[in-house]
Amino acid sequence: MSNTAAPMRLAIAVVQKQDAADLVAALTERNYRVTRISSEGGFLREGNVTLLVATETESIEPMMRLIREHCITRTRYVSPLPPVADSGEFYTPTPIEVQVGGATVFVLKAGQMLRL
Ligand code: 2BA
Repeated sequence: MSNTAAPMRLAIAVVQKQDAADLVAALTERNYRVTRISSEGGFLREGNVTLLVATETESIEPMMRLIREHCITRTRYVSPLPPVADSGEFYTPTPIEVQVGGATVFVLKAGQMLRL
């Protein structure tokens, strides 16, 4: 068993699939321990990737730099759902522009990290 006494944080990073492999490689290369989970965004309903990284508080900022380096903002266009048809008129949806990413990162205090 090993556990850490240093203050720990748990970062939960939602990134785009296209950026995930390079980011995971860069994190692993710098000795971050990473868990990659396949996920899906509620709005676009497209696959994305959620990374769990538990690390010392002081390592969070360097991790953020790597995330900024590897995660690109992309523009997507989505067609809104048609309104409930009551007029009988023909509806032509106008795609709306959405900026996705670079990454959405949540940083939580991790009480303990145990490897049992
Ligand atoms: P999605 O939910 O598929 O959202 C994709 C993009 O669509 C978002 O990019 C944002 O630009 C836009 N969007 C999301 N919800 C919207 C809404 N209600 N109205 C208008 N536009 C909306 P990002 O903000 O970069 O988010 C990328 C992905 O990160 C999200 O995918 C979701 O999986 C996750 N995420 C973002 N914010 C989150 C949050 N507060 N809690 C949990 N997951 C979050």
